Amino acid sequence: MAKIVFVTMGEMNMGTGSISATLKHAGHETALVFDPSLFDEHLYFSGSSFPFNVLAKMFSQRKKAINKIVALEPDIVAISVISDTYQWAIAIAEGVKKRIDTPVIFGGVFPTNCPETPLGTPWVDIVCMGEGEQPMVELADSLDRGKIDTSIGNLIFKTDDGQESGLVRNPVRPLQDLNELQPDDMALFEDDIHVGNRYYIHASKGCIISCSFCSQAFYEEFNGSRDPRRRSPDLVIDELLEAKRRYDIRLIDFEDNVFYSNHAWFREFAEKYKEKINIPYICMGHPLPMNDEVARLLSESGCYRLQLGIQSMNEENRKKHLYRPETNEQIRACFDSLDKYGVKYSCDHIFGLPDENNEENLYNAAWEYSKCEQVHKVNTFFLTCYPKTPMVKKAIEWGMIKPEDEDKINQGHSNFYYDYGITTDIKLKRLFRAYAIFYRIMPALPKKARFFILEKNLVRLLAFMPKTITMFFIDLFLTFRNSDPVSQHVMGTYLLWFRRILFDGGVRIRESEPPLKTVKIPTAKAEKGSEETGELVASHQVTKAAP
Ligand code: B12
Ligand code: SF4
Repeated sequence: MAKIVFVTMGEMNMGTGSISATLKHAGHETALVFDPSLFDEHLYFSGSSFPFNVLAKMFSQRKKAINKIVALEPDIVAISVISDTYQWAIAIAEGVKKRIDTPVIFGGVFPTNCPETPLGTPWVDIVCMGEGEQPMVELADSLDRGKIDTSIGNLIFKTDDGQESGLVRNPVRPLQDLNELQPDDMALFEDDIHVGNRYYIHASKGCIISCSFCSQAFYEEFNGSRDPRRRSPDLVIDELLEAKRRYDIRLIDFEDNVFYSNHAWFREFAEKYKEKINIPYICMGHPLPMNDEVARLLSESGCYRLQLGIQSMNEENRKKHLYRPETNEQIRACFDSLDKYGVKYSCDHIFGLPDENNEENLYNAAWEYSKCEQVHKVNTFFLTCYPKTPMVKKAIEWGMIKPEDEDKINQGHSNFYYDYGITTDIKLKRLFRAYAIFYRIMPALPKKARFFILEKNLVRLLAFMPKTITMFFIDLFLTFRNSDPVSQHVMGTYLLWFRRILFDGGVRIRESEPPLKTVKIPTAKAEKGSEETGELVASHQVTKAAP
């Protein structure tokens, strides 16, 4: 029985949860060292600017986390990594490797995008490309037999057996049937976050489209498809019933990219969910598969808030630069359906897109969002180029980043422009600041006030406010005003860790606990969608927009 120590930061990590469940099911032992990375968890704070950089240092648990990993005497140290967490992950790996000679394996989005980056350091021995459940079991099995098997599919190993590259690269495996996986091992996280305050789960993988800025664009090529896999409604309900028995669940978070994209699935699921689970949930969506029926089902089944990716209100730019095929009319129809059935929604919007660096676009988008009834929040992001996405090349073409920046991005420095994305122009930053603050406060204002502020051009006054601190206080206000369970969950994690760091010795170890009861695996295969889109989209034809 091999002992695998996972290290995660900031929040629940579903990749880790899934692999740990599979390892336990195969008879191996797993433990978790959780680094809260307060004020630098890349979820709410990035720790890149004052005062959060100072606070992040003050509350840092990194050294303690490394000590705990070493004390556990692991057979393997396993870390799940995205671009934003790569610098943290490599620092942990370095701290561990300088103390013990244990194999360190990285997996997740970033190592799959750029395996050479971690393997180019002395601190990482193995990288997993793509799905890690079976490869980790085979790796642990081989350790039990006394020698690491370097022929395991999906894994790349460092080698000293004379290969010119110094690496052994194994073929990528076919994608797994989601219905055959164990439920995520939430027990692993129980001690470090309030699992029941936001119970993460997913019912499907893949997406109906492939946006230029999203890692889905990389995965479409990597997997050779948009990956239309979905778990059966009964399996998801069974997992949630078991979770309900174990935790006092306040909110369920479906992390599917477009939760309702398969209408037949969603119809069956929504009915069973209401009957058997009946707990408020959040999920993510896209305007294309929305219609009145979906909005009604969301409302009836208890959707607390739908997170919608809108990104730009300029139809031409959306198609040309983001590869998003939806029309403005379809977006408006989506808002109308949600407003009609009283479903709250938040909209994700990206600043700093090409051809959008002017007030007209910011104003027009603000005007459109202001028309919405049920909009709860407009989350503004600044364009970030993630590795191996089409956006990197485009941003170079448009002169938004320099060609040499691509190398920095592939080295895991994509957040070197975190605060304002890749925008450097001072005047533009001021404008973005004003509109970012307006977008955030707008849902709390009566409709008349929204339009008054826009018409009288009062938004510009907001440019004189400090962005991070102002947004922080607006969010705090909205958290209480809306009794927002998502923000309350983040606050809960912070309170738990303030207490633990100040009075209780900081980082702890979570050793093998039984995971959720194993779900019976049905004989039916994963539900399949249409070949073209990967999903059944009843009301609209989805095609990839021309670049
Ligand atoms: C769920 C989710 C979250 C959740 C949970 C995060 C988590 N790490 O689990 C929350 C809401 C907290 C979140 C936050 C953020 N997220 Co997020 N998130 C996702 C989402 C929708 C699904 C990921 C997931 O859990 N899938 C299910 C699991 C089972 O699959 P998986 O992660 O791919 O893991 C498999 C393999 O990768 C591999 N694997 C993973 N880890 C490991 C480790 C080892 C050792 C091995 C061997 C294998 C392995 O095996 C796993 C099982 O098959 C993805 C988009 C997507 N569809 O992938 C974005 C995504 C991962 N997020 C992203 C981003 C940018 C963020 C944020 C920075 C955004 C923000 N500022 O709010 C933060 C970062 C927070 C943090 N500290 O991690 C980006 C990352 C881009 C990139 N190239 O790095 C993605 C890809 C979306 C995108 N825009 O393209 N996110
Ligand atoms: S709709 Fe969302 S998940 Fe799908 S490709 Fe676009 S950004 Fe990514």
